[in-house]
Amino acid sequence: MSPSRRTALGAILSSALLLAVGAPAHAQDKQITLGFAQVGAESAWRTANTISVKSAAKDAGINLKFSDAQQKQENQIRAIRSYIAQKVDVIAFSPVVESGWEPVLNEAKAAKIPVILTDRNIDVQDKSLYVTMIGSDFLEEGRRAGHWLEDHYKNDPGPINIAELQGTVGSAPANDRHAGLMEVIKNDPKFKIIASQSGDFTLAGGKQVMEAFAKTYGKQINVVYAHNDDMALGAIQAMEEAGIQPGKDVSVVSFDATKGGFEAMIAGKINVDVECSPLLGPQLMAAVKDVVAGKQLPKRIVTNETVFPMSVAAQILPQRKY
Ligand code: GYE
Repeated sequence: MSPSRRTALGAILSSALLLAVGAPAHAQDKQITLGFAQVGAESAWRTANTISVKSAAKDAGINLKFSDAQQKQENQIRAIRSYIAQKVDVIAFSPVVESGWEPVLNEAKAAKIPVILTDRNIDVQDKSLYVTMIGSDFLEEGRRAGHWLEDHYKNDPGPINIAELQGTVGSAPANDRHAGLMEVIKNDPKFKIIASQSGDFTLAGGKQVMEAFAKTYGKQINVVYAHNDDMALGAIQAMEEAGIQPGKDVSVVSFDATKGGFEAMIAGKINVDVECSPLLGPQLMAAVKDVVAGKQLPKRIVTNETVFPMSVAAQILPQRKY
């Protein structure tokens, strides 16, 4: 055999060897496919959440199938069914509403596809229908807002009339931000919710509901309790058009603490913003990998959050990531 043929043969042999050695490692590292059923694109929070999920999947080398349910449960159920049919490795979703998930989650269970909940919780008896729930404690957020109100009005005998702009009807954040507030104010008769309606977490929804509130209750309203920044921003527009000064005539309490919320605080129009982080992507991808690797996960992973009063907004805004 000529020396050159010997080298060529050697090269073939060594690459064959490499392939053989590399093969089992590759089989283990098979790319994970994750089906993610998002709520929609209703708010700045949601936009930041979608970006976080997509970029974290990319960083983690996870193949992401993404769908947007346009805030409709039926669309989300359809998306989950299609992920089951496609035999993805893991399904994750942020449930639009709390109830009605048993049938589709039982289908996922029968197909042996683990399900991870992110952002919003569900109301099911059988907790084995999902592996873990990653997201904020909305009840605690509501309590935090309630405590801010108690403190803010501690020297005011009242009555303090609250107009509430609720999030999507039946959603965990709407249910719990309401319940958390009620828990704090229920024993203090000076606080009274005089009006409560859903603005579906959108700016347009918040504006429309606030226009009606301003017409009916006008100057009787002392507090606007908006379940997210987008609705608070819509309500601010409606108040200004009705000749009410948000942040001065009326205290505006909001949730999420987005950049838009911070800018409104700096402008003196939102008095307090209770933080709710949408940056759940990295935690979700870590959980997906753990589930596929057969590791045990805690049933609940709670996001770390705080409260920002108007007075700190200018100083904090540069550090905000959403
Ligand atoms: O507060 C709101 C969004 O589920 C925490 O949904 C989320 C909420 C968030 O539309 O802005």
